[in-house]
Amino acid sequence: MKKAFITGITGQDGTYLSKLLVEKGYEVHGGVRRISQSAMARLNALGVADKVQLHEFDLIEPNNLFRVLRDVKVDEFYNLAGQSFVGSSWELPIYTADVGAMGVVRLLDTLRSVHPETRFYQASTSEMFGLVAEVPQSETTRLHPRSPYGVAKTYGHYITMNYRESHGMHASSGILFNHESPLRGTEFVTRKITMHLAALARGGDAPVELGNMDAQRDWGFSGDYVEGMWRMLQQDKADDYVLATGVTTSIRDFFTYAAEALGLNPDWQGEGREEIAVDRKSGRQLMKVNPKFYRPAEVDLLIGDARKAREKLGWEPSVGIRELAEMMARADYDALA
Ligand code: NAP
Ligand code: F7E
Repeated sequence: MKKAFITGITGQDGTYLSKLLVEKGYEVHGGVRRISQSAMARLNALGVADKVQLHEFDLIEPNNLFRVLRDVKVDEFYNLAGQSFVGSSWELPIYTADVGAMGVVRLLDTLRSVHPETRFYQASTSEMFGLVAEVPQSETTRLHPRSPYGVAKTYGHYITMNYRESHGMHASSGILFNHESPLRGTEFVTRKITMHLAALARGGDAPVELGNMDAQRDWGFSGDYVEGMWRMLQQDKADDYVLATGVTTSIRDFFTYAAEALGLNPDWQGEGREEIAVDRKSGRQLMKVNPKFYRPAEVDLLIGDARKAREKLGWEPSVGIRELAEMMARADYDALA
């Protein structure tokens, strides 16, 4: 039986990856940090909470990390932990870097000392492309991160390559474009939209307040992306791969798709800070812009070229953008029944 360790096991991707690995017959271990409430909601939702072994773990605590990695010897190590909300990274730049940058080298250097043969996956991100140097973005596109989050992840990406090249470790970096699900954190724009639209569809009257409606993202489904992570660690040679759908969608269009899935029909009025959406049937206001959600520096357009993953890993996304918006909106609507 193969063994795997997942940092960030309580997060969106950690939960989908746990389910995938349990189904593949792995013994799955995960790191959980101490918080004031139970963090098991997602693992319970996918029915894997009692099928994984959890260890008290924090990426900013070096001795804790050393003990856990030494004692839990695994074949595959997936580093998914992080302060993953870009918006908070301007307010928490040092913490974001401590987890997202220094946390990665703490892990790699500990593994190098205790179990250098362990295969390592680093959760890198399309946020590293930031002010994009080309369209679409691939493994060879020049990096220009636009947030403290993107900068921290860029260090994590390069240090992963460096441990592969310097110490011969099987360390791979997945450059993943945005991926969502009904388990997505509620502060991210897709889930924020689907939760508010579900409340509106159930008769609520509070419009959702959003920021930049023109940003475009390449959105896929988390369940597909964790399959790609696993495939990376099954390769003989470690490498870096983009995972993306190759389709980009504006925040406005995602909103429309999710609204339509719930029988709402947004009419877009005004521009910029004055933009609103009104339901054509009921006349209720569904959305208004609040500049408080604008970012100090924006990533305007992301669209990924995942040809390498398709050719070398045989990986394909299975969920398109309309299906994703509908899946999330329906799940939030059903949760309010
Ligand atoms: P998520 O839902 O925010 O989960 C993050 C996980 O990291 C949670 O389990 C969290 O624990 C844990 N964590 C945070 N700080 C930690 C620390 N100091 N020590 C140990 N664990 C800590 O994120 P996700 O969407 O699943 O993403 C997984 C990883 O992929 C993240 O590193 C993210 O930056 C990266 N990524 C995500 C996307 C995407 O679109 N989802 C795209 C590219 C890359 P708690 O439950 O206690 O908060
Ligand atoms: O923002 C715009 C916002 O917070 C998407 C993380 O998983 O993917 C994610 O980062 C876009 C941005 O995700 C609101 O300005 C408008 O342009 O959902 P988001 P993100 O920043 O793309 C990458 C790949 C990661 O690696 C990250 O970990 O939506 N936007 N209005 C808004 N965004 C939010 N959150 N809230 C709004 O009200």
